[in-house]
Order: sequence, then C-alpha cells, then structure tokens
Amino acid sequence: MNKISIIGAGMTGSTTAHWLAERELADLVLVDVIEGMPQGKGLDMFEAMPIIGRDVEIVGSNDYAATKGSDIIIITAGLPRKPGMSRDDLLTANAEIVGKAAGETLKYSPDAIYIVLTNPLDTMAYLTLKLNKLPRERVIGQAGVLDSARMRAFVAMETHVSVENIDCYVLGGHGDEMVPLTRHSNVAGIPLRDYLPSDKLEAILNRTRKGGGEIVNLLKTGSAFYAPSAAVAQMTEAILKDKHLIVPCSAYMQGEYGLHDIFFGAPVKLGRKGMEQIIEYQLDGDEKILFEKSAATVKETHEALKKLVKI
Ligand code: TXD
Repeated sequence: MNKISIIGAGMTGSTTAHWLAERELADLVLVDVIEGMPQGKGLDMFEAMPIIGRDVEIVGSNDYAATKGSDIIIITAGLPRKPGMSRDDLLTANAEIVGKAAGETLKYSPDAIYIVLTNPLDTMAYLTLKLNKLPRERVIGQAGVLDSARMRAFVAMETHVSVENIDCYVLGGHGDEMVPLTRHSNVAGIPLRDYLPSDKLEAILNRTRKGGGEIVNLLKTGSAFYAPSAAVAQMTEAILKDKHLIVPCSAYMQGEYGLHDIFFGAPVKLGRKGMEQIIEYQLDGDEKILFEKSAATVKETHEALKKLVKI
C-alpha cells in the first residue's frame, strides 16, 4: 500500500484525507500541532471504512515520526485567510509553519513527492523546494486545478451544460492576478469566447479570480476546503497511478514561458515521478501581458520570503 501523509489536519487536510480514503489509494497519516485532534479525526475516519468498504489505515499524530516512509507529503498546515485578507498577508506566519513541516517530513521520507497547498501557495511551494533542496519534479503546488474547477462550475451554472463537458484552464499565480484563459477553455470543444457573450464571459472571469475570496466572505471564519481538497486528491491519484494527467498546477519554472526561479501555474503532466513535464501553450499578445503581470506579483512574494528566510 502507498502511504500519504497530510500535514495540517484542519479543514483542508482532513477533507483531503476523506476524499483519498474513498479512493482507497493509500494508507493515510494526519499530522497536526493540536493535541488529540489528528488522532480523533483519523480514528473517526477509520471507523467509517467498514461502512464504505475501503481497506486503508488512517491514523493521526502530533509526531512527524508517524510519517516515515511516505510516498507523498501533502502540506496544508498554516493559517487560512480571514475576510479582507489577501493570500500574501499570510506569508510570515505560514513560512515558519511550512518550513518546519517541510524539514521534519523530509527526515522521515527522503524520497517523497510534495504537494503544497498552504498560502501564499506559489511561494510556499518555492520555500519547500529550496529548503529541502529537492529536484523540481518532486514539489508541486495545488492551485490551478481548483481555480479551473471554479471557472468550470461558473460556466456550468451559466450554460446549463454538464460540468463534464466544460474544460477550463486557469494559469499563472494563485492570487488576484491569476490568468483564466478563454481561448483554451471550451464547452464540448467550442472555445469559451465563442460560446458565451462577452459580458457573461467577463463576469465569469471576474468571479473566478475572486473565487477564493467569495467563499472566505461567506464562511467568515476560514476558507474553502471541499474543492481545494478534491483538487489535491485528483493530483495525488494521478501521481500514484502514474496517469500522465495534464492539469494546471504550480510548478518550478526553468525557462518555460520565459520564466526562471519562480513557482507559477501552468499545465503540468503528473505521473509517478511527480511533475513530469510543463506544457507550454502558444500565448497571444494579451495573454502574454496577463502572464507577465501575474508573474511579477508572484516574484514579489518570493522576494519578500527571501527577506524572511535564508534559502
Ligand atoms: O488552493 C489552495 N492552495 C488552498 C490553500 C485552498 C484551501 C486552503 N489553502 C490554504 O491551506 C489556506 O490558505 C491555509 O494557508 C492552509 C490551511 O487551510 P485550512 O482551511 O485547512 O485551515 P485550518 O482549518 O485552520 O487548518 C490548518 C491546520 C490547523 O489544524 C492547525 O492546527 C495546523 O494547520 N497547523 C499545523 N499543523 C502541523 N504543524 C504545524 N506547525 C502547524 N501549524 C498549524
């Protein structure tokens, strides 16, 4: 059986475990700093397994030793946003938490692939890669699957077409400058910008960019977790089953899209080695401008991180 450790057993971490257990993909370990909480959630979830008929072990711990020998480490530890906060406002607090989680887990699972969720996402993935000195194949940030799913959901609401017929690609950084692509996104093969009138399309793009904030404002405490954890479960399955699935993820750029030394959202092929390939779309002039703007914002946060942590 494969083994997956989820660091941070809060809303996103525990819901990720839930989706993963249903898929019977791996034994699961939940780690959190709160005493008893990951143990309680792990036991409760394991007690559901006889009902749904899945043979996976699920345990919780406050000790990183429990993560020993993991194939995949999922990092969701850290503070979520409150209404009015940007993802970047979380940088100082979460850099410390993610730095610790990355370092401690590597001691017990030197070969693991990391999927990072904690915000500010692109920069936390960058921190994990740099601190742990890992090859770029082994660190992937989750953002694009979620942002694209939000866009797909909004298109489905507008068009009354099955969500399965709708493919969307939201690339760039996981912030307000993310780049929803309308030429590459489509409804049953018809490019979105041909399918929807421009005002409706523009409204969907705006709602997508602010999709995370919309949930934060509704929940008042905490941020989205169902769709984010479904996204990470899809990525995890693609890796463990060596599917070579192309989905938008945050990956470390080494020249792709003209970018260097930055985590950035792009279509990425996921398989057993982790991030197997970054797919480069042909971008038109307008799309290039949006990419550059988004990359500049992510770079700024990477630079702010470098002032906080020696990497
Ligand atoms: O798309 C994405 N990338 C995201 C990112 C989608 C959803 C959530 N996203 C981010 O993940 C969010 O902005 C936060 O930065 C993290 C966690 O969000 P979540 O909603 O799960 O927050 P919770 O419910 O507060 O859970 C965080 C848990 C909580 O139980 C803390 O006790 C724990 O993290 N925590 C720690 N665990 C282990 N080790 C340390 N040091 C630690 N510190 C806090």
